[in-house]
Amino acid sequence: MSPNLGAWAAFLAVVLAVPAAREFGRSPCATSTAQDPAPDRSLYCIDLIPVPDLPEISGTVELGRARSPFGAAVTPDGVLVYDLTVTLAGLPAPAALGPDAVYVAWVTTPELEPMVKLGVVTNGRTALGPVALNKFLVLVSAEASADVATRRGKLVLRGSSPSMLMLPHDVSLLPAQRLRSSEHPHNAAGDGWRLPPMHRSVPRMIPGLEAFEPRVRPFVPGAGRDSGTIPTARPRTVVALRDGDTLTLSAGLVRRTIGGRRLTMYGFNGQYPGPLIEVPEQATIVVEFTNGLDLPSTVHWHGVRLDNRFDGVPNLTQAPVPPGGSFRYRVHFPDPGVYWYHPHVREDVQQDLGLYGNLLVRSGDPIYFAAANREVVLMLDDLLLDATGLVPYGREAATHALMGRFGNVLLVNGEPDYRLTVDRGEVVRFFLTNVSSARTFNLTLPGTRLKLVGSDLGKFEREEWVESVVIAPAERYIVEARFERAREVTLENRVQAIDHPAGVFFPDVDTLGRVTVLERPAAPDHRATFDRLRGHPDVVADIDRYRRDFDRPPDRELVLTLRIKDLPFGVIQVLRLDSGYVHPVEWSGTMPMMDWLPSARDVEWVLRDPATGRENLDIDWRFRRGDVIKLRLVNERHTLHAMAHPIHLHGQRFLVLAQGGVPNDNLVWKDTVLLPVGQTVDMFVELTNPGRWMLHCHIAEHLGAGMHTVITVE
Ligand SMILES: [Cu+2]
Repeated sequence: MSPNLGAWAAFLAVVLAVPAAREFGRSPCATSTAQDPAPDRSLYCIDLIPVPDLPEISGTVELGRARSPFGAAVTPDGVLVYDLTVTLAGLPAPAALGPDAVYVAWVTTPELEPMVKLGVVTNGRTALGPVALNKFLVLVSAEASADVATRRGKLVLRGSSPSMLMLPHDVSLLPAQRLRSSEHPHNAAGDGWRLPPMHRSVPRMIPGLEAFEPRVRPFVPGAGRDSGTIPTARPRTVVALRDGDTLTLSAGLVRRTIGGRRLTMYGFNGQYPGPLIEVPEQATIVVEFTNGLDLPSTVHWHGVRLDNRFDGVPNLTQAPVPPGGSFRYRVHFPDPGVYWYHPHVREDVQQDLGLYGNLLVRSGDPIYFAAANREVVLMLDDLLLDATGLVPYGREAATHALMGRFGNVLLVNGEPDYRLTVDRGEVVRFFLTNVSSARTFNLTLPGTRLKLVGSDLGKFEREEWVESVVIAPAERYIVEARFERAREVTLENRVQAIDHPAGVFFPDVDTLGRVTVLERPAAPDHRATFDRLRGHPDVVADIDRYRRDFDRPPDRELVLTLRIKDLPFGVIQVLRLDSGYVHPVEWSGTMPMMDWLPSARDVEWVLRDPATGRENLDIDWRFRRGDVIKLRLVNERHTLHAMAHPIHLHGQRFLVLAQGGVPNDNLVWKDTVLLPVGQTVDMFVELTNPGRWMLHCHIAEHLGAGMHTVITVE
């Protein structure tokens, strides 16, 4: 099947699966005001152009957020889905064309094949429904009847999707000499940098960039240490703890073999991932942490609404733990669900090298979850390797500060090629955590229906069927799958990557592992339970007390943006070549040189309070314990390198009320939310936990480049 037809098949599947288009609150085609920012017009609105003999007609098409429980609405192949609404004016009565004449809207690919009918349109607003194509055209024609199946009549309006502005680079526009003679020349002293490996599907490199290297020194762990003295890591163990128990947790160097390369990495208790800690809700445990790394460290208990003193944020809630030092954490677990722990010092290095583990907090309610045959806890990650081993990290500051560090080897629980064997008909409950530095996954088990049950802090208001799981860095999702037939099912990440020099999208598919389904029937058979979607009235009741406040205006706002401090002129020119279109979510690292060069010294990622103009740590918001605030986040599109950001708030919980003005109709308590480029998110934040809490982007390199602030709850 050609890529276009493949995309089209996915599109049809989505049309059948997604409910009818809904009205949205805020049109991306409307003029944005300071009080009411709309999604960015250049990414989410199409201006329709009339044919020359009908200059009086006009129209726009809104690319609204399609319904999805995730931060981005995509097909199982990772194509973004938009909910289209057309607004037309000045259309003459079509009667001259015949008694039954009408205007019809169509959508098609740049190749004009196939041409799909969206429906009859008139002056005013008309919902056209979902469209899932990487690049597309919208046409309006006058047709003899509403029943036409193919376009025959006169074309009256046409417009192209914003993604059509993504064009091949004309590298002749680049000033090659300026590139080579820049202020960031490749260091001839041989201090250890190697050119990063290219993406397997995009071998082209922008000429001239090989002359550069990051303006920080390279760092790899364990340098100067005899690798024979470093223990070989072993797979994680499950540690079941009760209220009052103590766990000893040490971070240290480990030896790993990944993809045939022998590597020195980090591990908690010599394991990959760190131990899976299972506790009952309301338990309090003590963790005796010792730092055996060659860097200072801390442990952050992500998503857990614990005592602020034990939140693990260096220089805010504790001093960093020096190499050889220790710290005692007391961790209380008020909410059932799946959480994780990781260092909060140089996450781009320490977390990426394997310092992460899950916390599974068990509800006391025996029917909190539906019956399942098995529970599987998966940590999703990626690692950047070249032929020699680890691509070095920045010693003084993070490399990859614009894009984040995308790995080229995808890992499940620290290993490529994950394996699971189940019986036929088995229902498996998966607890998924994305621990990668920058990658948003679109995870599927092709041919297997997935039931979405929960996310960061517990369950959704109601369960729903999904075809894939979009999971941004630090997010968690709980899904159930039933493996109906004896076969092998692959676990895949299916996204649409961008070949920037060519100006095209291409499907980027990675197989993370395989589930072998045996002939042997599962016992017991949970089919009847699995086929039923449960509502969760406990979650609904918990949210109900806030619902009447959902429509109030935002109390606070943050704009997410970027400041370039010092980048080579040539790198800026390349970024400008790409500024015609920015994909709302960058799913894949396809420009390794460009992505690698900017360090956290060269750029600053910014959270800005538009009410005061203050930025990052200067914002200093203060609230009272028990306050609930409506917070609006706006991800500015017009920067040199706009990106989606997974924004995380420590120690509290929030609801994502709306994205792009479209209300969410199935809420879940969250601690991390993905903001696509040019989008707005309204969230309802419950501030019940006193202390000083970080709010930051969870792309490790963006955090390292300043994208954080502190909220004080008194
Ligand atoms: Cu970010």
